[in-house]
Amino acid sequence: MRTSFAAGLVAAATLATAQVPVTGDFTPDELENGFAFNNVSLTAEANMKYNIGQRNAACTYDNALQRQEWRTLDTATRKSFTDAATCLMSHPPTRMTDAESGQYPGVKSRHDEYVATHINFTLNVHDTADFFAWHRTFIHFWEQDLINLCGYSGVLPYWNWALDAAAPQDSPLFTGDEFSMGGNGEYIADRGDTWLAAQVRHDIND
Ligand SMILES: [Cu+2]
Repeated sequence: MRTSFAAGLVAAATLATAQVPVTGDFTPDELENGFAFNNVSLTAEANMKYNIGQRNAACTYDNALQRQEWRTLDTATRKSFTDAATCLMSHPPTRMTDAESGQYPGVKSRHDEYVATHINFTLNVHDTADFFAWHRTFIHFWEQDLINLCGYSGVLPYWNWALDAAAPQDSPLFTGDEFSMGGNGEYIADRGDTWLAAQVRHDIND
């Protein structure tokens, strides 16, 4: 596969100190060893900076919130994040109309609104081209609610699960203390494995 990123040429000219992305064709080796992928990322970042630079808006590349990996947050921030997420569970719905409440009787909180929205849109926003855009926006609204409705002042954390892939049970996310996302659950003897989310796999010959 030959890939070219002409759009990156425009953006590359705006870079002062950052690494200038390599654009043009990549060899099979470069596709395989991550060089191409890394440069696609650099090109995307350069394009983003270029596009943001064209706007006359308060949101700039430098003042944008940057998400952080969970283990890089100090313990106070971890706790304030889970406190804010929990807070949304007791905050009244903000969008649902009375007419809609009959349709979604399980929605009792702002948190529930997110759950119901995600459930009801799943078939339209998963396995579709707008997957990333929809979820980014969805998470952005949730982040804004954590800040505006529940006083969260940190950034939205993410989990780099690759760091824990070898032993997820040892992840700092799941220590079970108040600075984690929860624990590993209680061991139940003689119970078989639990398998979740049966995924339908579409082979190329299906
Ligand atoms: Cu989803």
